[in-house]
Amino acid sequence: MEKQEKIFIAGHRGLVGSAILRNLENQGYSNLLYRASSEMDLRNQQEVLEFFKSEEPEFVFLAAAKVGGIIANNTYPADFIRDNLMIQNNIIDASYKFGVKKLLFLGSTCIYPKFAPQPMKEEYLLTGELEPTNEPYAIAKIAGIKMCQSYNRQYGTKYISVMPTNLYGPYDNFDLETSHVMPALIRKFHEAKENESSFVEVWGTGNPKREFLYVDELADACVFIMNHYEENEIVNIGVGEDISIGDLARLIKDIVGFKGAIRFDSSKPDGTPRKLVDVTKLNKLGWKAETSLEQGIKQAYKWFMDNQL
Ligand code: GFB
Repeated sequence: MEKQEKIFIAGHRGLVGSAILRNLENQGYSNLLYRASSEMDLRNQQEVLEFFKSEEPEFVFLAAAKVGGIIANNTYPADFIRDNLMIQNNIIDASYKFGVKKLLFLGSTCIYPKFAPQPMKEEYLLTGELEPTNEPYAIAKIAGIKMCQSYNRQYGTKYISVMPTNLYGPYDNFDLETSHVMPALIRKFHEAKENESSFVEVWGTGNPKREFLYVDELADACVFIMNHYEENEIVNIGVGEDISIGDLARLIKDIVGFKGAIRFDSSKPDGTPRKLVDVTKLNKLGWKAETSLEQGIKQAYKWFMDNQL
């Protein structure tokens, strides 16, 4: 990507899109294109086609998606599969119709089988059954990967798909019902400290393990990959280390400074037991994560206090 080329960031107000926008601005990219959802509904094919026709973006970061934590995925499966299929179909096809040079599609590590060997290599895609709590979302993301690869094969496009691990950071969703575990626990421990509560409730058994990547690092990896990779195969983006939900809760508790107890609510689902990605391919390409989990949580907590209270 040249600094003056026209780059469309779909989903620029979300966790991922806003981080990609920050990264591109910081690196001096000057021709950045984005639209609020009130200006363009990405689920509407006509609106998307008209936008691509009039703006003719040269590069596209497809970071727009309907996302949520384990309960949101489990409660609104129709919304997750429909909205994601519509958004990605419209943008990928419009990119082809209006000659986009390169597109980067954001997938998710929930595309891998529930019981995939750990760490999960890119070639494990479609080798086993998916985790039921997020199967509709994962199927939409798998369709996006296959759509990119099929367009590359049939039309000679350059559409890349990356699979980020669990993300957190500025502009995350801190709503306790629909959020992912990291923002939920930051909010729960902070509010418990403020209210001098005796305990904080953590969903599930605390045994599942997850890998967490600070979203500004993800954005950096995405821009790096856009500039240095154009193969058909997907690329994992992660840190290569994971932590149990129980240990994560204890770490956040310490960072926030909550003095009470932690209670596990095993009536809530655990989801997939472990989800650690193999980052060998990404490291070989020349990119490696640097922010430690503790440092990232401190930054996310600061952002929450500055912006969400
Ligand atoms: O982050 P999370 O909602 O999503 O949950 P997944 C991760 C783990 O944290 C689960 C536990 O075992 C939860 O039960 N957990 C503990 C909590 N306390 C809480 C809490 O207060 N809120 C939440 N949300 N979880 C999602 C998928 O899976 O991850 C999506 O549903 C997507 O499709 C996303 O892939 C990255 O990691 O289980």
